[in-house]
Amino acid sequence: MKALITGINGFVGRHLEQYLLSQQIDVWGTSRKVNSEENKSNRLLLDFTHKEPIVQMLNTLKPDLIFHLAAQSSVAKSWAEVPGTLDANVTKTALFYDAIKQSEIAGTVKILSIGSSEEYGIVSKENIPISESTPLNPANPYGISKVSQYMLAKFYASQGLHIVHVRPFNHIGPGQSLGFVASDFAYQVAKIELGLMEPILRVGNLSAKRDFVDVRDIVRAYGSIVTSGISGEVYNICTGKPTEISELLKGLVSLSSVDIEVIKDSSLIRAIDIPLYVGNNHKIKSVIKWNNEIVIEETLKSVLNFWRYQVQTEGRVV
Ligand code: A2R
Ligand code: GDD
Repeated sequence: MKALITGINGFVGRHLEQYLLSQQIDVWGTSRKVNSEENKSNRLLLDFTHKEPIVQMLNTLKPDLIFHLAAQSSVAKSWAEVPGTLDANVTKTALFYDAIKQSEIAGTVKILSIGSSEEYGIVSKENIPISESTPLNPANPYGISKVSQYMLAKFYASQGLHIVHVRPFNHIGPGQSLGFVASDFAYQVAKIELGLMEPILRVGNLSAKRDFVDVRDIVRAYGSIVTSGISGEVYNICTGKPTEISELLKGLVSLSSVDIEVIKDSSLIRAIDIPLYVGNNHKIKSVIKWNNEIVIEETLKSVLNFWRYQVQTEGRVV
């Protein structure tokens, strides 16, 4: 079995690669910059700008599975980069699916399309916890791009490609870049511990609640639903339990022995921030054997340890 991961060098891509390799799957991945320092022979240089090189690559590689992860993945960034977000997530996805449709693997390959809980956007109380039939009402450019990706998945599925769409809720874990809440907080704690920063932790909105899933649990779900899911269908990936951002902060700070003052930074507050995301995971659980196994305390420990290591070894700066 051979898998192709687009955006393999991203946060989720690296975890998915490890998981698929552990399942004895041959893994290949695309990136816009192939870094020879990493010495990884399974990386393919690919930008989603021209169809022909993609068709050629697919005809040569002939993957059985495709995980289409490449995207502009930040909600916060999407406010400032609306055309760029739509280009990365929608236009390039359409080009990619067109290339797959034109390739020799069109009739056999199974594709996973990565959406987001942000597709639901502003949700009325009676629709909590959010199931797949909850109306889509995105409230930011990222959410709009992911709804469009869902529409594309359905369209190309109707054209004969096998595409399953997933809506993962907030995934966190070691390796996530700055700009996402757990990394932003853990990075500051790690720097304060080393005395590289004054003991003041800057935060945005602490009252939002999110359904956090460890990335290692998410990639297990991806590995199963890509083959077991029905083409054209959509599946939530979530725990069903909300955590307030203030709790996540408390959890991270409690893992450290240093005294930390927390202050609100108005530049981190978004124009619209959905107050509560919590999902219903019955549909995916009716199709695959999956449970979130890693508790949030464990996840936070590994996120903080990741940033402690980064700060110590690379002396990263904010
Ligand atoms: O090409 P690289 O190696 O820089 O990979 C980035 C790729 N990417 C893009 N590829 C083509 N055109 C673009 N305009 C573009 N922008 C980014 O996608 C990047 O490493 C990768 C995504 O990695 P992360 O930003 O770390 O996202 P993460 O958390 O791994 O998310 C994976 C998927 C995305 O579809 C998210 O929207 C969803 O899960 O949450
Ligand atoms: N990033 C960030 N940094 N967020 C903060 C901070 C901070 O310092 N302080 C508070 N927050 C709040 C945000 O306002 C938001 O309510 C919540 O923490 C989570 O923010 P992010 O971690 O940036 O994630 P997101 O919810 O916007 O998007 C993530 O989850 C989606 C699924 O729901 C991303 O991983 C998306 O790619 C993913 O689709």
